[in-house]
Amino acid sequence: MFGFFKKGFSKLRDAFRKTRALLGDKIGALFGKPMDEATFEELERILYEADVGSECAIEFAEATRTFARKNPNIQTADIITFLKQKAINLLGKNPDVLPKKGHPHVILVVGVNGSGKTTSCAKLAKRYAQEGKKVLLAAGDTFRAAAIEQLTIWSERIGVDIVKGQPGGDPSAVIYDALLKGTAKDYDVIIADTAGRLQSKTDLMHELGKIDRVVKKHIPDAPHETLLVLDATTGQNAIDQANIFNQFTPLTGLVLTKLDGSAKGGIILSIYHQMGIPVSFIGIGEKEDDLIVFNKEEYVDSLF
Ligand SMILES: Nc1nc2c(ncn2[C@@H]2O[C@H](COP(=O)(O)OP(=O)(O)OP(=O)(O)O)[C@@H](O)[C@H]2O)c(=O)[nH]1
Ligand SMILES: [Mg+2]
Repeated sequence: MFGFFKKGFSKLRDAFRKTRALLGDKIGALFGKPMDEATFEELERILYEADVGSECAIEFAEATRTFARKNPNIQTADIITFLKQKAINLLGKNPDVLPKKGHPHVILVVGVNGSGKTTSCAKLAKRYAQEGKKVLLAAGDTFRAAAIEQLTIWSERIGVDIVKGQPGGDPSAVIYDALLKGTAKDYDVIIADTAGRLQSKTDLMHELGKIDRVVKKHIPDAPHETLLVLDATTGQNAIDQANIFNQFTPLTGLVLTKLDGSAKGGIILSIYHQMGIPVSFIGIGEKEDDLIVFNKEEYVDSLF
């Protein structure tokens, strides 16, 4: 258990290497020199570059200035501890991702094109299957034949069942079929993939509303989770995506993908600063094991 935990943490530190080089290392160097007014402007710029968002960057830099003024003999380590604590306070509670609600527990996975939805469905399936859950995938991206094929390959690789329909068919019908099978055959978790859609395409966004209604017709309190998959390298547009998706299908959590190799890991702070939607999982690679449950303490320790 402890070994697994440590492995997860070192993977996380590895994934945040570039962000840490931008944040932790530069902040360390900045406060290694005597402080003046320019120090805090530079701090704001460093935070902004790591994608924490302009408002959050200003707030953190201002708070650090006040803290430093009150404590003239402050050391670099104290500044880092102060910033870490500020980040922890902003991040709220750690997510509870155990599929406790509903049997079967229904997870709907949504997002813009190419954000990592299908891969995240596979990673989640693997995670829950490993916990001994009976998992069913639903190939709700009927838009392209290749999308159905992609999820089928994952299901075979991971060893979980899949429900699929015809390319071009109604995604709600496929997901409904999966719910019928899931209930009849006593599955614990159903994970439904959906087609990528731009948040600005209103007709496609309304399709999500239809999926939601069809799901509720069969299981009134489902989907128990609606996860929006966001590509962390998109930067601040991710905030816009989250706000609009949330209007069409209430989100319970976010999956931030492609954090591996990105220097924009500060986006998570920006998300918490601007929205009330928690980050549930983070994707740190293309393989089925490259998904970590978000933990704010580990995240903050990986950043600064
Ligand atoms: N490095 C990295 N690559 C990822 C991650 N998650 C997904 N990818 C890659 O991103 C690409 C798109 O992933 P998909 O899962 O197909 O994305 P999608 O949202 O289902 O795409 P559409 O169905 O076309 O909208 C693939 O090449 C994945 O391997 C991640 O956490 N890290
Ligand atoms: Mg896909």
